[in-house]
Amino acid sequence: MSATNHHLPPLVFMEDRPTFLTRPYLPPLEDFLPYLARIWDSRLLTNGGPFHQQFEEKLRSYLDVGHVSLFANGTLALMTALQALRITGEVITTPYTFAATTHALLWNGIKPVFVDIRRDTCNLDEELVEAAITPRTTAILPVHCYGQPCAGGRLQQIADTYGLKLIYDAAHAFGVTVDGTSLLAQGDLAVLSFHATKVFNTFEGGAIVCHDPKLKHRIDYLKNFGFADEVTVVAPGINGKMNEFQAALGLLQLEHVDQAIAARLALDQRYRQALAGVAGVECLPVADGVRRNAGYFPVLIGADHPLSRDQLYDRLRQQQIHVRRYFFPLISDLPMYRAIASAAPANLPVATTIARQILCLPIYPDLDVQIVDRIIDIVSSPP
Ligand code: T4K
Repeated sequence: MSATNHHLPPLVFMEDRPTFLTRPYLPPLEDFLPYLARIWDSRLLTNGGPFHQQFEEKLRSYLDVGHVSLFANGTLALMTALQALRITGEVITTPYTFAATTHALLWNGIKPVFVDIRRDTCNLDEELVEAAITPRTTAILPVHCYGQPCAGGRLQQIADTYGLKLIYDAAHAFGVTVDGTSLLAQGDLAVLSFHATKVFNTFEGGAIVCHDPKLKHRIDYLKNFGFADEVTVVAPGINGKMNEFQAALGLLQLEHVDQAIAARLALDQRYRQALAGVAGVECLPVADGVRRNAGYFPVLIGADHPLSRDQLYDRLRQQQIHVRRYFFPLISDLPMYRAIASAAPANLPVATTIARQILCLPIYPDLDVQIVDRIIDIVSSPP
């Protein structure tokens, strides 16, 4: 008997839906069916199967980096990255990020030390890092926010001077290059997310990029409960493995990702041109030599806009445009962090201001330009 349909949720058609911040890119379903058939035939579902091996190598080559370890999601990859380098004590990080960055520290029993961000990139202000170092500091954990590169040279110099590890949360930085070199090659480790909402998705997924084959071995043991072989457990590992469904989808998605990024960049350009000069709307500057991925389209809503940021957020929602305030509230304002001394708003004036001004506008490869133009109209002269 064929599969019954009564378990399927009702279909919601695009025209009845609001415009969301993002809409995951998916390849044509018929192109994915042969991959599924292979999984059904082989019954190899996880634990480093053939698609996993193939995807890991193809991704490494696409990203042009030393080594890649695939993960079930970006958060497990972050938690494992900290374990892999045996990070303890205090870690200097940004308050302007998604909760996963800082939660990964707490899950490892590490104290986050918050340092303010730069207004131009929304990234950790490298010139404030040294003042936050204490004898307990073991690492710096910056985020390439919206895929905008951190000041990698300066951060590496500080890490080298003070003997600290440098781990990048590169969840937003898939495919970004600086002067032709992958941004992911910077630091000791870089962590990616392939969540549905990201530029490159495997439904859920993530990866750690590293440059040292011995470190890759340790990461791979750690994500598989610490098993080095059938009878040898070398560390108290976790289950962080990517499964065959995710890896197969990743392989297929790699064939489409350049096209998807190009479509995003075209919309990014359309927003930028139309919003340049609109009072109270500031786009983040584009740095020289950077191949961006246009994963997000953040704008800052200033005092000279007729509406406050939150009024504009509400106005857009009334028009069925679901924008987001990434990243508001600041992580340092969340209940589990606000008692930390460095979380005080007075220590984080730039991040505090930006969190009140930020609005991320919808951007995804098949977003209709007419909707983009409508969003531009509403933002430029709110109804
Ligand atoms: N580090 C950083 C800097 C991160 O930004 C993230 C994740 C991580 C680490 C952790 O990586 P993962 O463990 O997630 O791999 C979303 C995502 O869940 C999260 O992955 C992402 N950052 C964060 C910035 O955004 P929400 O709670 O805002 O997502 P949600 O469900 O509201 O989705 C946003 C919009 O996307 C919705 O309005 C509709 C659309 N959408 C979403 C999903 C999940 C779809 O159309 N289809 C979907 O399947 O956190």
